[in-house]
Amino acid sequence: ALPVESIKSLSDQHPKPSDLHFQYGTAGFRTIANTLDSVLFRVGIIAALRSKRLDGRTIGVMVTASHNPEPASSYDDNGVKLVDPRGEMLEASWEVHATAISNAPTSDALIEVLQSLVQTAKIDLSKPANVVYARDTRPSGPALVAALEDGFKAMGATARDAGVTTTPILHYFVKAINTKGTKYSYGDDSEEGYFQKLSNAYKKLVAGKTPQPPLIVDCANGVGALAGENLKGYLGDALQLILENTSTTTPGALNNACGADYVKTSQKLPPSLANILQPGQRGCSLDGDADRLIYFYLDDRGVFHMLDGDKIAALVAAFIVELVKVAGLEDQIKVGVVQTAYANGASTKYLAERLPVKCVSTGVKHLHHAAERYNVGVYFEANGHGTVLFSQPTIDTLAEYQPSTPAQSRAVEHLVSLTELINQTVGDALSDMLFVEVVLSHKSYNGEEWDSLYVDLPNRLAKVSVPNRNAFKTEDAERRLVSPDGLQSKIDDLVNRYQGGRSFVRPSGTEDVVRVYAEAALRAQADELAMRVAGLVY
Ligand code: 16G
Ligand code: ZN
Repeated sequence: ALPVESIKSLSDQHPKPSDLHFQYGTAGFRTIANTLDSVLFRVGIIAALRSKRLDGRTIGVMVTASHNPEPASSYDDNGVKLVDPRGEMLEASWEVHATAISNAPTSDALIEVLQSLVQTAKIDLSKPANVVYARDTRPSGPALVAALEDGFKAMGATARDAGVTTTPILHYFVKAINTKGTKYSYGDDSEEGYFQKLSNAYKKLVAGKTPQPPLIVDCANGVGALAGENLKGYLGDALQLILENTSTTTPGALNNACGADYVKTSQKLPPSLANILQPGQRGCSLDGDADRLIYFYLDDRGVFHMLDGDKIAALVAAFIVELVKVAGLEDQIKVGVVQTAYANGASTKYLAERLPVKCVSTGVKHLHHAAERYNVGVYFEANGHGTVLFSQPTIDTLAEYQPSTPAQSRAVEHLVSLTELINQTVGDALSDMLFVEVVLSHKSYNGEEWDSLYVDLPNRLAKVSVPNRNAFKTEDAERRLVSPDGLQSKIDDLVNRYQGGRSFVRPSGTEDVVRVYAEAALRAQADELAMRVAGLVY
């Protein structure tokens, strides 16, 4: 039976604020840190129940607010999300359970919701509960983790503290723990295991190549600085990383005028790198939990150029397609790409000329699931979150394949090393960064040559505050509105007046706003189209 007494007494120490409604969304629970205490306690319980439901397999819990800023005030954000046993996002039906549990107004109401979940989800409470958890560097983290631990305690779960680490490393742990000792072991379930796996694969992939010039890494003053320092040690001379924005203990520094989200949204170099990045040199930015990556460089005239998730997708997808071809596995291994509506039209065109491309709704779970339908599925969001998934049959095919020429044999070895280099559980800035470096070194590309694969269409993103964003409903992977009535045809009329015009409107899943995206052949036109569509929405 449910340990009602221990849940109740601990729940009384983590009361739910009566005036707040919580929602498990695309980023888990995310809101102002000092309102999240009861949520974290309850997430501890949910994780334990989810583990019991899955026969004691280990569930992950990550405490982070990713790229959100951390102002030194009471309004700083934090968040929490659950990771399923294969290292993937929580199953959608449990997002609904998590929302219901987080909103039970009292401890008694909480017990009732939990009892009914145990019934409907057929949870065998006699099964063990295993959890692994971690947090990013936010100052609000320790108190929230303490509340989470009370939730584990209430349920008698066995919980392993992975300390302060990146979101993708936590996902890696979950998969490594759940595959330990099996034929499909994902790696040793330790940080050493993770860094060893990545750095060994990297070294194999660049063996014999001229070492790349040093890479500047903007760590967003977050946990990526700690992981980056570690990675540096494992890479040795194979790749020289110069870590910047590593002030993980300076209040308010996290994601402030630096990091992947800053670079992507402002399309600017972080001011802190102004005297560091030299013309011609490559740099990249991680976000606050190191699951997003954006590259950039300065051209000879010192002008800033950004290489976002779309450019990364173009670079790496074309590379994989080439390797598969050289290996002689074209007929057996189908490579495909998944994007969202935010992908630059020029990237979609470039990719579609080379391989199948699918567009899905925003959010990692949609991209991940669509990518699983290919033998090798590449997915990247324009914001820099993405990875590559190799299906198990494909991994088996690579292992069993008998190449007939040295070139085929090398290509197959590279593909196998890529399956080890790439964190296949979730987007991983450090793993993706090594992947990009591999391709650049194989192609002998500098930033400018990579950038010239295609030319981005000018684009503009705007956000509009509206009385009720839920009034905006979309279809066709969020590219068209079905409500409010008549709005889509007005947008169509506007779009038709702009050369190369494209625009769409969707409600944000993480902020109380509606987002407007527009692109067009010319900068001024993209800006104007975005403004006029925003005018229609308002
Ligand atoms: C979340 C999503 C991210 C998406 C973003 C969109 C995950 C893990 N993260 O951060 O993929 O791009 O939301 O935010 O799914 P929006 O709905 O506010 O535009
Ligand atoms: Zn992130």
